[in-house]
Amino acid sequence: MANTGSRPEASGDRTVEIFHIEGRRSFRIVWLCEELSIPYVLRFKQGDLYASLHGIREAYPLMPVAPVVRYRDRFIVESGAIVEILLEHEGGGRLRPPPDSPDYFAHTQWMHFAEGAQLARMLSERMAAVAIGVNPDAMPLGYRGSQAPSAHKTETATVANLQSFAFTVGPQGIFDFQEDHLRRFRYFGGCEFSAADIMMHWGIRVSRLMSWIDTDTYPEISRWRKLVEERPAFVRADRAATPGGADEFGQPLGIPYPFAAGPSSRP
Ligand SMILES: N[C@@H](CCC(=O)N[C@@H](CS)C(=O)NCC(=O)O)C(=O)O
Repeated sequence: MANTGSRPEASGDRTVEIFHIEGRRSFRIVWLCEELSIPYVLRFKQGDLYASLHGIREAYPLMPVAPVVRYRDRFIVESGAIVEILLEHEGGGRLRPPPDSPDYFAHTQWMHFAEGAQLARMLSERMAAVAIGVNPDAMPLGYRGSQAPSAHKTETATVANLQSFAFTVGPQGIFDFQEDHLRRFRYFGGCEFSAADIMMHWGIRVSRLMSWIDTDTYPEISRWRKLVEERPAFVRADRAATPGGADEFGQPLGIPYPFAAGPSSRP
């Protein structure tokens, strides 16, 4: 696969080889490497999501997802695990508050929340909607949502299926929870920016595409997003990870989305 990363190929044990797809979770690792000045090389085919995925399949056929990294001669998957390993080996105490810090609980919670609840629930709602053949916008907002199940747009046959989602935490509940935290803290990491902010960012950036949640309606999430996207390391990572430019969702410019994109917000 072509190496189209913006950095020259580095050498030595510390280099992280990142198997990447533009607009995908592998961005988190690029951003972390930029924050911590960890040498990295990017493996992907610019402008071709499927060729990039194919390259990952060739490199690591057992679990061909983005990100896969090769670090210290080992392949690693799971962005949260990769972040933890790099913090431990390369962080020197940065971007992770120590256990006795007041920020430790928040940092640890959001490090896990990003994949454990945020994206799992965003994705499951989207996939359920696709599976039962309804517009994702017609899915109930979930237990924490402020509205009753919105069955009005669905056919009778699917309404019963939809009701069960009304008693689970849906994407709106996820975003309400995030907003509540950011009302009290500057960052997901607490008072200071941490790796938890890197983990949480991707799901928020794609929220309108994936779950049709418009974060413009969440003032604190919008405030936080602007703050972290102004970081020089974020800007460098964005340039390296999407060399042809990215839209507001971090998706590479000029490439059609491989899935149906939603409207700007729920009704
Ligand atoms: N929990 C994993 C998720 C990895 C993942 O599913 N990545 C997506 C791209 S964002 C992917 O490779 N999808 C292709 C597939 O699922 O086959 C992580 O955080 O690394």
